[in-house]
Amino acid sequence: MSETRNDWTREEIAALFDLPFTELVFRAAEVHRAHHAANAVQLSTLLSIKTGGCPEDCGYCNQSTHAETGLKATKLMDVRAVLQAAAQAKDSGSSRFCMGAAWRNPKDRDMPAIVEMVKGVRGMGMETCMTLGMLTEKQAGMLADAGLDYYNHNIDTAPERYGEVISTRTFEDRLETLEHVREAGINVCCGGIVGMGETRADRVGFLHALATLPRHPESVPVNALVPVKGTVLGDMLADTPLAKIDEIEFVRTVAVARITMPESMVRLSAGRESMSDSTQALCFLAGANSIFTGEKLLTTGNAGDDKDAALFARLGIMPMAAACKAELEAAE
Ligand code: SAM
Ligand code: DTB
Ligand code: SF4
Repeated sequence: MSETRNDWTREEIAALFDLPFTELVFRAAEVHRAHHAANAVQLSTLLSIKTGGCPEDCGYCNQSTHAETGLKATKLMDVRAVLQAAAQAKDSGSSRFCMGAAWRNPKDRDMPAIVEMVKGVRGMGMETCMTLGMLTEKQAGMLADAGLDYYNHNIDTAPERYGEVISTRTFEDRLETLEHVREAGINVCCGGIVGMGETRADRVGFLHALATLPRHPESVPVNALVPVKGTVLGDMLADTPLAKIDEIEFVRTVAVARITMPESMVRLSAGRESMSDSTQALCFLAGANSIFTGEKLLTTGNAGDDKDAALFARLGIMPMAAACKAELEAAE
């Protein structure tokens, strides 16, 4: 079985990207099968609990006040409405509920409601995930005490490219929050975005930063940029369509994530709506084993449950909870 390593070099990662495509996907599939059930995919559902009006200037994001997208900013949702949405997600077969807020960081006055949301969703028997921006040590501790299972905080791109995408915080700020989350004992969900006009060397740098963390994130979301008009990167992509990531290169990125972080769940995240079934199938073969379900991500569209059910049926894939149940029943 391939061992889990944290000492990957950029040269090794670049060499994986350079492999002939079928060789790379074959190796990734081998690693996938050695560490995970080959045909089980975990389902997570997103809810934007506080939309828009974010002071950060992330060049990809339509929720930033620096973007001109006309998105209406909202206040933090009330706990009851969040729990209703979680119940719906559970009914649709989702096992993890991820709540996202367009904040640079949560304010201490927001924490009691956030804690109630975590407790309530957990009480329904779903895994909980939050993504609220930067956290202090104390806030991470409060979330851990509430029983939060995962915290999503992406590094988004290679360290050397970070400043080109976001200027209101640094790569080191990101690492600091990730440390607080780890120290509090919460599972880490950390990945990034491709298709932002980056080079392959940038993608190597991005995966290198993740694969050399002291512990690999338990979940690694690989997002393909959803270009939104009025954001810096959405507009750039409209002007230079060639910057859009080629689907084969996207599959390569998933495969390299799988090989370098064998035990992590690799999530095929934003951008699935505009991806063909065949490309998604290649991603599952290359080791992706988690997706976001439902009609909406945070603010933009997603493939939707009917389309996903049809895709899973075509591919013989089972949602992870159902796959575990089937395995247990077969063993009885
Ligand atoms: N404000 C918090 C933060 O930035 O950590 C949490 C929410 S933020 C929307 C979560 C992640 O969504 C970002 O780190 C980024 O990776 C992803 N994201 C945002 N806009 C996106 C887009 N247009 N396309 C793809 N991914 C996007
Ligand atoms: C992640 O890596 N992708 C999700 C989740 N973590 C929070 C968010 C994708 C957002 C896509 C743009 C939107 O819908 O607003
Ligand atoms: Fe704010 Fe998060 Fe969007 Fe950046 S990605 S602008 S921090 S909501």
